Amino acid sequence: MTIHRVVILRHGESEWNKQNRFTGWTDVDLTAKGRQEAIQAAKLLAASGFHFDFACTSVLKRSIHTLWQVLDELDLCWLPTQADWRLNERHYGALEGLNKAETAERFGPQIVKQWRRSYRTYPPALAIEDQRYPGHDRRYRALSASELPLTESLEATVQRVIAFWHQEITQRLLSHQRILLVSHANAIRALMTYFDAISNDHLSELYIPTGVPLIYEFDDQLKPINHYYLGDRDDIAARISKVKAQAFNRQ
Ligand code: DG2
Repeated sequence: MTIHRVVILRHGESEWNKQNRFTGWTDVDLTAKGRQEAIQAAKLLAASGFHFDFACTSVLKRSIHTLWQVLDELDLCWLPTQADWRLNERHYGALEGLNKAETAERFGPQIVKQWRRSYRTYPPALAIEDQRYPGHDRRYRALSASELPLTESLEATVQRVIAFWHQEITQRLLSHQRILLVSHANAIRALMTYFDAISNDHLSELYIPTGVPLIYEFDDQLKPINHYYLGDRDDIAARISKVKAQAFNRQ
């Protein structure tokens, strides 16, 4: 049996991760720490002998810059890459820009947890006139009205992320290409939900740390057989705890 591997990486810390703000499709930069996390991830991948034939990412610069940092560190700037909106973060609707802790204080932690972590709940929607609506952004001009979100549930995110997976990744994997996929917390949760049929209870406790390579292994039928984070166990646990504490820290 051949083992087919995909390396999945959440972008490094962004300016709004640092400020604890809902980000979604808002296009914010990495922090200096986020760039370092990307370089660190690349060093880990190199030290563990990973090689790549293709890389993909979202159309948001926190992921694109993370990918660039990784490729630069690996001396792979020539690698074929694809930026695709279907790997964007889940659209957080009218929550985008708000501080997560202040929103939990205002609306109550339960409803905020539901907006962030349930499978089917949609965060409050944007109005079409809102400047944050992606229909006003020319990078999304090829999308149909039904693809342009005013808000997204995790379920809606799963649908587009998995469409990308089937249309752009599976054939490459079956042709033995080694793939690096750089994306966002909820887009990665969407992939993991699909791969591992995670229950809703478990899903709400699934926290994805920034800048830690997540290795997924598949058999010849592309059935997932194993996954693990690369790196120091204590460091990874500390990063996951930090993500978990976000709703409570104003920062
Ligand atoms: C964060 C994560 O996404 O959202 O949109 O606020 O990965 O792009 O930083 P990312 C956002 P939560 O998982 O914190 O709800």
